[in-house]
Amino acid sequence: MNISPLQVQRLKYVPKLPGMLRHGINEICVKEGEETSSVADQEKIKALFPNTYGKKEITFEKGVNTSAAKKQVVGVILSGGQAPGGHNVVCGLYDALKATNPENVLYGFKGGPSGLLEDNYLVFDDEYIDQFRNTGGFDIIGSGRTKLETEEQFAVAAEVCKKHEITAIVIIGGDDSNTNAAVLAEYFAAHGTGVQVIGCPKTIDGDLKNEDIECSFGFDTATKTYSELIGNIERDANSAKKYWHFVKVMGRSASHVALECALETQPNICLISEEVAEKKMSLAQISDYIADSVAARAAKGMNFGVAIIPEGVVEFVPEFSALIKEINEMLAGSKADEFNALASWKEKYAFIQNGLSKESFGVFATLPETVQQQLFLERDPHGNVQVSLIESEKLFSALVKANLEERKKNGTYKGKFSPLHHFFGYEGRCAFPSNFDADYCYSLGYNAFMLIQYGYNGYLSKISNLSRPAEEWVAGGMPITKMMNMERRHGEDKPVIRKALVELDGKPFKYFEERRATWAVETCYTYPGAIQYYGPDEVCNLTTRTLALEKGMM
Ligand code: FBP
Repeated sequence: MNISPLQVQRLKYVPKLPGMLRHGINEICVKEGEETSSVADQEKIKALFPNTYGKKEITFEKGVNTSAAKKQVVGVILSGGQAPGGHNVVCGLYDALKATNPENVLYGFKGGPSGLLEDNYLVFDDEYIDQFRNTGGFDIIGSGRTKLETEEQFAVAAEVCKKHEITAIVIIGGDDSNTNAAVLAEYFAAHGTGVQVIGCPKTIDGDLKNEDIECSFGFDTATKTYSELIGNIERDANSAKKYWHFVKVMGRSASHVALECALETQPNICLISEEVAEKKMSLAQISDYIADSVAARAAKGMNFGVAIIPEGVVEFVPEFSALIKEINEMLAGSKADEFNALASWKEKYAFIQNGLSKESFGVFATLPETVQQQLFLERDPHGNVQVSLIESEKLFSALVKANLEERKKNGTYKGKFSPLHHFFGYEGRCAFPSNFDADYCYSLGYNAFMLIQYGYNGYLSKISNLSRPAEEWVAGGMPITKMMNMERRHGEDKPVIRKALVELDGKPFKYFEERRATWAVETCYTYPGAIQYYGPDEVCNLTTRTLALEKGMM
């Protein structure tokens, strides 16, 4: 295999574990905490998870290891979108498993949860796993978005586990995947299979967090990668002074990624979807808000700027989300086939005009044709609109352009507006993990094995105190049911992990809010540069601004 000089060096990097996991496997004991209850809908969640609900939070500490010395055969699954550090979760899991007993076995189910159902796997050994240490990507076994949710699927999963004598499954995923992990754990417990299920919190979106989980892995590296690129664009904009850059960044619904990038780079504009929803902003109001900045800067001779657009924003604009809802209903059942069978866009357009309410069609008609067509792309397996495929950066620049033309007509704007468009998403999901993510992920995997060894089921691997040096991190576990509530999904009430959106009264947003009016009209750009892996601590072991602000470190 051809590998880059950086990869050669990264393969040698030794990830840092929390102090309490550094004593050697035989000196890690459990301290049990309080019994837990779900964040909401306690009675309903309890009834749905009679075997796994209400268990105690736990932390690991130095002491005599009292876990059962049985042989462990563990299966690991990478689920959903890639996030930097996934390989290190697998490496940490493997190292703890082998350090405990060289006879232990780690299976990797390929291509996401479907690998478990199809019994498609590989068995890890040192030679194979060593090529992936501290690298980005999920190519070690691949990932997928198959939803594990039906009784039939669970029965197949139980059969596959029985066939390989699997004692535990580790699911590395986001909120949906860890919801599935909890349901699978309950099924295994209810059917007396003896198979444990442990989850690990992954997603670059940063929306799997709560009072226990300080951040999901991958958020740190992905936002640093995007911020480097945005900083470079800002410097280019400030050099040439002739373009307005509209940069869409990933984050399916929450705007944590956009906010973190704004905190890192101080652009002229950053939309925050949660605020758009809270203030019920219309497309016209948003374009007015951006156009105000363009006009104010133009009046000072600055016909350039940078605007960050979170990819999920369209679903938070009330008129737009109403439109998406109507489209979903319009295409329900066999209607989708009928629509897809229409040969031309003209025929499809007439079908849409007939199917939508007057209000929604009014919104639809104002959109650029490319965006209109993107609204009809296939939904993901969870029924979500694939917002990464909607070019909202082009949508907003088109709306701003139209707005500025009106201003030109009434003499309130005399500048030049030349927009350029970028989308930063996939670029950041497989970057070499930052030292933070390399350490955090390795610790999550190592810790997941300790939870298995101590017999826990339906738990999430938890590493906290993350704004401090790794030595001070705290390792433990929490029942996944603690994070759950009931939500309406596809017309049914379902138990799901509550998604963490940007809190408008939280410190990261407040910090941004206090400064954004100045950033909108002045040029206050900051240039974070590339992730540093080697060198002084203050550039190599930086946490995100979001975490630093949340923990009162900034
Ligand atoms: P996860 O929630 O599975 O981690 O994925 C998040 C994400 O990266 C979003 O930011 C993005 O909208 C989506 O995945 C893209 O999905 P896909 O990889 O299927 O195109």
